Amino acid sequence: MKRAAALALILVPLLASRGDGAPEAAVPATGDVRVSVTVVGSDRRPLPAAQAIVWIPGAGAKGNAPLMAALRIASKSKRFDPRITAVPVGATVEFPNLDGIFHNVFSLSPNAKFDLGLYRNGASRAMTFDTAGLVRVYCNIHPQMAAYLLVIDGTIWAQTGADGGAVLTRVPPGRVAVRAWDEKGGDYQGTVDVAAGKTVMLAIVLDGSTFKDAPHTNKYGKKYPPPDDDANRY
Ligand SMILES: [Cu+2]
Repeated sequence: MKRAAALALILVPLLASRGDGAPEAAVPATGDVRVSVTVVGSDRRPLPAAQAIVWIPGAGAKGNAPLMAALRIASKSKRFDPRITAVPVGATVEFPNLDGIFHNVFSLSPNAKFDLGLYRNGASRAMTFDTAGLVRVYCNIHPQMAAYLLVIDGTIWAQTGADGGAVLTRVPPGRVAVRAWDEKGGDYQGTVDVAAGKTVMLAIVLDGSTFKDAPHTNKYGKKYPPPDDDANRY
């Protein structure tokens, strides 16, 4: 609402100065989409999908510096923080190690295969993501460390809160494509009719019934060694 009010303050004097009679009401050129994401598990119970990414595909984000600022996934308390991050195509992500032990950062995902090596507390490495898609990021020492980067071709996205809700703002009017991804529910593709100056609702229900939290392999594609192995003494 604050943004709309500020826009009106700017537009009304402009319209009034055209000399064509009474000032016209300032109509925003875009609309908002209020999204709720639900995942239905194998027990058929629908639960809010927290941390899901929802976005409007299409408009490339390449070269849009403000969108790409401060993308950072820390290794902290033997976890990646945050666990799920939307990354516009062409953006660079920093991976600082904030723990007092060594960590590694790698991915075997086809659209971003990389290995940032082993590095100590206070050190950081960076990686640029040029291909849209899901990138599963792990640490070669600690199997419990997992981060999911959703590299998106778009400039409009939002991440759901604990209630599964998110708002996509400044969406162009008309029938627009919407995509979503959730760790348990997977992919969603649909459309929504957006009207300028309005907020429309979109309920997304994902099937998480076949989701399995299966262990992933290390950077060599092998099972992680047992916890008392030398590799865990770093
Ligand atoms: Cu680690």
